[in-house]
Amino acid sequence: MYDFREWKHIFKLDPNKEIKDEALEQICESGTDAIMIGGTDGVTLEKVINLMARVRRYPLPCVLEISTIDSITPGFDLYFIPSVLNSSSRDWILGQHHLAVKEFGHWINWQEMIVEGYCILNENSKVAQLTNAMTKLDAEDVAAYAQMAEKMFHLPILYIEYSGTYGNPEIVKSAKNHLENTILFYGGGIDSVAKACEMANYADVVVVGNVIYENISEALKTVQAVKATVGND
Ligand code: 1GP
Repeated sequence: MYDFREWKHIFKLDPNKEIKDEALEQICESGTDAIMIGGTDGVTLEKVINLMARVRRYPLPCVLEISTIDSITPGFDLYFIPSVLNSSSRDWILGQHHLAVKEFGHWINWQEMIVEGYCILNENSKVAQLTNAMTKLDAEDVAAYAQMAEKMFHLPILYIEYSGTYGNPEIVKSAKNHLENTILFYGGGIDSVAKACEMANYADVVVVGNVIYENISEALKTVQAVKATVGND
């Protein structure tokens, strides 16, 4: 069983986006700690299985970040289950989860299930709109979510999510200052080594997504940059 608590860098691949074999090989052999498969739009079981099978050629952890009940499949090392702490709809906090456990609870290997407390902060992102996230939060608000994630709910991960835009490092720093055990993930708009390093000063794990499809050479450089930075603050 892989221990996500030791990871520093993750590449997130979107099943709804094309990636050529050569690029996938570079990503999987980059030294990143894990591949996370997840997205918001057009995630189907077929696309998830196809991408998982391609990633499985390489010896690194492969995680499914669950976005729809219909696209869950066996074969991943771990399953990350987002619960959107700042959603205004119970569906995205625990409603979908309840449906899934009611239907599939007897099949679930709970050792493989890791709940992520999501805090979504880019109001223009698809995921913010889908989940009705209350994104107008300042550092104190996010620090409170961090304390709730760790002290009230004992969540293993707090994920500060700015998908599509680069976030506010002060907010990430403030969240980190309130966490001792819960692992802090940061994702959103990492498209350069400089941004990767800046967020790696505060987050335990930096998640890199879109730049894979836009500038793969810069994406690859984030791996060593993050690994050299995380935990050195
Ligand atoms: C998305 O946090 C990830 O869930 C990464 O975001 O695609 O903006 O890098 P980007």
